[in-house]
Amino acid sequence: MPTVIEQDRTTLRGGHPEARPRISRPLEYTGSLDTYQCQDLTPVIGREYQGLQVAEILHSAERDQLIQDLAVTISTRGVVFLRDQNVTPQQMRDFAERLTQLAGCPESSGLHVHPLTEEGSELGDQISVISSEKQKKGGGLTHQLNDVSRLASAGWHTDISFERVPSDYAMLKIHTLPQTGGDTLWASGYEIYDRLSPEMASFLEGLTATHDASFFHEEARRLGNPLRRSLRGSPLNHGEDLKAVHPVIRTNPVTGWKSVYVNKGFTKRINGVTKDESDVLLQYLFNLLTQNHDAQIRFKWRKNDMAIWDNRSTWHCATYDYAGTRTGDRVCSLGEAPYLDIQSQSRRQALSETQ
Ligand SMILES: O=C(O)CCC(=O)C(=O)O
Ligand SMILES: [Fe+2]
Repeated sequence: MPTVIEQDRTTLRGGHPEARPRISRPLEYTGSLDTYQCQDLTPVIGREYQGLQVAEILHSAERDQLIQDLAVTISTRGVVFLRDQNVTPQQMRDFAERLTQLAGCPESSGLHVHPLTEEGSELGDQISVISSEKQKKGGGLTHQLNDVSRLASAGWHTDISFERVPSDYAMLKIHTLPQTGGDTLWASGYEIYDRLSPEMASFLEGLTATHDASFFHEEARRLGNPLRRSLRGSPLNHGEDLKAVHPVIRTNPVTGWKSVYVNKGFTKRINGVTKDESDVLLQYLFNLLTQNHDAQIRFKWRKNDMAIWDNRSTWHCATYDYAGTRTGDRVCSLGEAPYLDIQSQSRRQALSETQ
């Protein structure tokens, strides 16, 4: 378990005293995963491992070292892909819990319960079923993509950033796939930060943004489920006001690197500037993310493949280009309340110093 060390608060912006990470310096990779074959899928984001089964790691004698090294790898590479996983939803939950704890999540953070999760759902509150059938019933993004926008890029988001304590990691296993289509894309928030001029970066470092998922009220009505108002994985996440204010640039405590943290799905407003200025700034940041395919990875799923990503420093976007059924299980853990350590480095800066 990582040791608890008080952060030097003078360099920190944002955060919440009840939801601080339990690590005060980045975690180091110890090499325990080196026995597995792996391949980096692009220079900046994504790694695929061969032969790694999360269920086996969960029962291994070196479990904690392997899982902590995997956390460091996910946070460094943004997303990892594990092919053909033989794992139950319960094992996914156990793994996600260990992953977030070993990565230093606050004591008060557990697995997220999504506000749209049905009460008494078969797989338990902490598993979200990602389902094309549910999408059709609820409308959701497919509806948005057909009726409101014809841009597939409208779907870029980072999970649950409307919560005061949002997600550190998410795991998704897709077990039912259409014959073709249904790819998912991820993009690197570290890389987008690195594409800002130093002047723009330091301007944005002084700002916060409001993330708002009020549209889930309408979605809950359409699905016919009441919205979950009780605790959603943290004492700070509750009630029906699905809004939070977070720094525009945040530090990932596991790598110590800065990332842009606004997204098309939930971020409505940059605070402290006029609405017009906010619209221009957000549009520019969204353009950097959606128009830089060299900051993205597009993953083609096969049956039972799993992706685990760091929601603090990546965005993702599903592709609704298929007619058949596509279903999977997702677990999402909660990390710290987002903060910016103004002394932290960018990814490129940190990597150039180690070379
Ligand atoms: O269906 C997908 O590919 C991604 C869905 C998603 O956004 C998630 O699991 O958080
Ligand atoms: Fe998502």
